[in-house]
Amino acid sequence: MKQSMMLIPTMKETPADADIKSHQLLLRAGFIRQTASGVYSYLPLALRVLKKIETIVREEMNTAGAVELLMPALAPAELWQESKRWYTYGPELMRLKDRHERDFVLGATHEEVITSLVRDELKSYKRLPITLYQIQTKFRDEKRPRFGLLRGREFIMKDAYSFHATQESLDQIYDKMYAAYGNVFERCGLNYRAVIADSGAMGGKDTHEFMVLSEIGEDTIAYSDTSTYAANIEMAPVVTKYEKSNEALKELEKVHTPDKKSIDDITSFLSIDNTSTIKSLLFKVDDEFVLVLVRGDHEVNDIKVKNILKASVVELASNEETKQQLDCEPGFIGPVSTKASKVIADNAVKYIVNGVCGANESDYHYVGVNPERDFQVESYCDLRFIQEGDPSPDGQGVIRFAKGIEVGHVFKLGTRYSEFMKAEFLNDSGRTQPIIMGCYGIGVSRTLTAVAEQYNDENGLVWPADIAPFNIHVIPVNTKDETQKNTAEQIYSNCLEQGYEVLLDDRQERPGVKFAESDLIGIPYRVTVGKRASEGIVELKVRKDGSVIEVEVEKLIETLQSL
Ligand code: 9G3
Repeated sequence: MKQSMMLIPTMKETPADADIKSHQLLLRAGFIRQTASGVYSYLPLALRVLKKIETIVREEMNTAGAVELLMPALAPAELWQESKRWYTYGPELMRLKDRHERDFVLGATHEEVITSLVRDELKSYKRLPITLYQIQTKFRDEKRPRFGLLRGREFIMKDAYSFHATQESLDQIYDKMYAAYGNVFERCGLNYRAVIADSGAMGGKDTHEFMVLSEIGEDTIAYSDTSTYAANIEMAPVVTKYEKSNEALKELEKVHTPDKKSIDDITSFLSIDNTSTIKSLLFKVDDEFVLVLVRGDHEVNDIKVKNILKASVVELASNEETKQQLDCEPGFIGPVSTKASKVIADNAVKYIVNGVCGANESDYHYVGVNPERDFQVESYCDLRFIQEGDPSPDGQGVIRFAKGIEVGHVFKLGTRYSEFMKAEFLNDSGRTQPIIMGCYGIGVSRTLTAVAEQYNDENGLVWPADIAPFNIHVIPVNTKDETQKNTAEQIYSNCLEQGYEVLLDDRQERPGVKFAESDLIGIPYRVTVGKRASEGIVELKVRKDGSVIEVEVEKLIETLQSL
């Protein structure tokens, strides 16, 4: 490809609204341009990388026995009404009306469409298992699109769905897809971890997320410092064994604590440790209010609250709701003689002796608080986020945290969708039962960004060879010099003949600009054709380690093959 024909609008300055490296570099190197918030155009270089990632995904999906199809992005609301998700999803689900005023969604994911396809076409166990996948644009109206392609409102996903007559069959395909995902991310050069995840609204039990380790990742991974255990912090169970101190129980006493609202205020005011304080938070769980208690040094894990209460929406109550429900301002609420109709507490709270909590009266707290004696809870359960240093749930080592970018997610769905949508099959004893499903997603455009985030240096992007937009960048230093120009053209056509993907910088640009842009774009190998072309010598530069070697033109192809 000749660069004079390409669209690679590079930029010198770093764009203001891009605050992570990959976003900055993909903009500066002319890979993407924002069309609207969270909506991007993939310019020619980015599209070439995307296509290579998609090819890797297709190869691994096909090897795992999945079959490609393509579903519409436009789905009739009726299907989402059957699965009830028309009613449970909020503004994130993009909806529109057609010219006949009929409701549609722009597909955020395709469980409904694929399940409606399969229920009409596959009715016998003889036709199962089958795994279908697509690579397609998805729409999710994110509240805060950010980090470029990392959290966009229109993005490219590979989504696969498997259909089974038995749980064993699902387990087998799940393991195959799990292995295929490992191959995909290996081949993209990504340092990833498969972590145990929370199935959330999807139902089902087993689910794993594939996380690329990165400080700018939005997810936190809790991993063991000695074993392979790794889980999304949202679901990592707490297995800490608490001890109950044997100090004598004190009397419950109300103390004046003027304006001491936070745990820190109260611990310094009463000069106590936060492990003997009770943090009380009122949550709105679907349409009821629940008072959740955790020890002062812990944080409430709202995903665990949601799962334990089998709720679909869990939100912290607003200050007004708290005042209205508990007749007290936040900061002084507590479990002792609370007005809350439902109180649940994290296991650690049970072991507090002579603790401190809000007195449900402004500027007052209770001291000498003892669970069971001074307040009851409906249940003690695992409600807190795991913390660094906690024992690993697998009993080996302690927990450390890392940030991750979720690039893949695999689920054992079970029959959640097939029951809602009556996708049934005749089993081998002639009875109908709901089809057992799995679903498997890879964020293809997000994977591109994760690679850019992991592979860059002070001069720009450094693409891994297998997904680079081109393999070789040929740059004649002086296009007015016939020898250099002809030598470059010669090398260009030789490399093309050998099946390499070559970008020839045939522009009338100053050498410094050409080299700087070449480093920015990050093509793995650069052939510079300069003065020594007259002696048949060119320079070969390896982008990733900056190494430069002088090569005779005749020996260039074999040198490239050896690299
Ligand atoms: C929606 C909206 C956002 C969503 C979903 C639905 C996430 C939704 C989870 C999944 C599950 C799997 C198939 C591929 C693998 C992941 N965000 N999820 O279902 F309507 Cl607005 O997408 N789907």
